Amino acid sequence: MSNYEPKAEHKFTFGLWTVGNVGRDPFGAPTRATLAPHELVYLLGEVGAYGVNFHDNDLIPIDATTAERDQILKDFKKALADTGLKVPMATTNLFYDPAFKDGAFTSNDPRVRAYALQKTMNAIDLGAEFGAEIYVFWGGREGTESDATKDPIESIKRSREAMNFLCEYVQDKGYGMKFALEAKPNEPRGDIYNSTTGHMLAFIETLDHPEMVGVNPEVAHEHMAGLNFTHGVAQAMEAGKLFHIDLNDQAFGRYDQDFRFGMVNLKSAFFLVKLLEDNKYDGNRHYDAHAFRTEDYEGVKDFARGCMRTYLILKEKAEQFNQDAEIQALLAEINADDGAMDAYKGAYSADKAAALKAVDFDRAALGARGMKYERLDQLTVELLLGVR
Ligand code: GCO
Ligand code: MN
Ligand code: MN
Repeated sequence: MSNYEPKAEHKFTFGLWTVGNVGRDPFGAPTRATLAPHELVYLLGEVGAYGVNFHDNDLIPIDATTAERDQILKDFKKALADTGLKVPMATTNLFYDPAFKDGAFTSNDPRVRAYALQKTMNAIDLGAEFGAEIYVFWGGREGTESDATKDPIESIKRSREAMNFLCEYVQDKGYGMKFALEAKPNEPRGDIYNSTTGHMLAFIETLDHPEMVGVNPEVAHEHMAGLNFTHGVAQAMEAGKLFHIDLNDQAFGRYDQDFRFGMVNLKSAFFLVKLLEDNKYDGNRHYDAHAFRTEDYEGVKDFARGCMRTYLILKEKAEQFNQDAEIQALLAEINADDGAMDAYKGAYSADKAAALKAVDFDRAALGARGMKYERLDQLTVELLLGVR
């Protein structure tokens, strides 16, 4: 039994906007005081996080004077040095300011599109100053309420043009950063373009520098779309494109809830952690979530500690699953292969195709086989419930 204490090797990170969330919602005012970025770094240091990520304007307000900017950077750097926290990822806020009400890179206004590029280049510089290796793009406003307003094909082209421009900016500056694109189906727009991780993976292959670009899937976003998050992440991993991950939780069919990791769908959280750990994901485990509006900052710490602790408990459960003799025996039986089909596997050849077409399959026997999946799933549930 481990003590479930977060360590640097786990690469647990939080955004300034996550632990800094003040509990505002569309119906109610903040319930927590605003903390300065450096205060949030100390809070994260106290709970044992490895890193802190930020949007440009989480750190430097959009209208800050040069003197204010200098002071904020000084305080933030000192807090990083005092706590040892890293800044593994940075991103741009392209959604809050009214200028972005119709999108940033896909806005119908060319001035807004150009401003979005300028703001992102400045934000990339800021991220580079702190050593961020991953740069996230979440296009919260890149969408529509009505498709009368924007051409969806033009929007794809505008998104591509922006990504190509920014990839070359990073290369030009020699930053060595990689981009991670984050999909979300809706909220704040009625519909957001490239709405799932799968859409993003397809879009990336159309870019000029696809090797620089991967995805940043988020649990809540795929669950909002009613999808199996683990499958989306698996597809990204298999394609070598899982550059970052946003962990949180979300009841299906609800508004964007950003709950503590593992709070709602424990079983899906388990299969996700198992996938990441079994396949040795070595990127950041970033929590893009926030504490309930009912909490004070002690509750925010409970929230942050809970996110990491649940991950580590599920990691231990995944190891237990991999070592459980009964579960492993069932899996071996389920996946048994007597080699009888070896001649028909692998790459195509005309001879192989002809031979396969001549095989006489016993369809009734194939359909009659009991798969033992009920037993396997029940064992998994019992393992998760702690009775194995
Ligand atoms: C959301 C998104 C954001 C992004 C963040 C980083 O639903 O609001 O998940 O939190 O992850 O902007 O780019
Ligand atoms: Mn989100
Ligand atoms: Mn996110």
